[in-house]
Amino acid sequence: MMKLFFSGTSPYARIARIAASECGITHAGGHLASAQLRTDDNPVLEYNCTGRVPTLVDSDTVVTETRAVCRYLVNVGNGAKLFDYAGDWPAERFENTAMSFLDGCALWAREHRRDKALQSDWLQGVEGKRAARCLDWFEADPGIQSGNAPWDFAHMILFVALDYQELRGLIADWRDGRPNLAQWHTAQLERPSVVANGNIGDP
Ligand SMILES: N[C@@H](CCC(=O)N[C@@H](CS)C(=O)NCC(=O)O)C(=O)O
Repeated sequence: MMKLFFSGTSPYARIARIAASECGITHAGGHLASAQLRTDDNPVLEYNCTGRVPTLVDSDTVVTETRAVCRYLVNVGNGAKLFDYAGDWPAERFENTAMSFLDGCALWAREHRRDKALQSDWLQGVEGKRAARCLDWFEADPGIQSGNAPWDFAHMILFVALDYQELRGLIADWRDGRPNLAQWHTAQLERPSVVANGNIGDP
């Protein structure tokens, strides 16, 4: 069976876990403790020199990086189309903006969790402003405004990023003034693939 390495709160790996569910793919044996990702005995290092999750191992095939992992899942999956927007540049832009938003939140969260005395106010200020700009941009997106956005890779990133920044307590009032985004986020919480792949603890 396919092995998808993940930690219980990794947002990137959560996107892959949700995508695996949508593609009807079962995987086993890849749940790691978060702390293990940064130690020399990290099992991912056997397959991926970056040691990061998600990393997917399917027999002799190793796939790294969230986007590639999800593309692989789509290729071997049940026909679910999570990337049905190749060449649709507004949709590609949405995906890239969502990933950049998540990258910023991940960096900010890492800083936010350090000892208070070591935290950089400058870095947190830069990431806080970036996040606020991105949230406003998503709020104005036609698909988010209408509630008819497709449930594809791009929107999985946005959903997981919103959930992740909330989990880490980054933007306490992110719903204020962004009713469309807040409503869209709440609606996604009902999806079976989201319910089945929530943030979980260590194994
Ligand atoms: N660019 C990567 C980012 C993945 C990533 O940063 N994963 C984090 C967990 S959220 C990780 O493995 N961190 C371990 C570390 O930084 O050593 C992707 O798209 O998959």
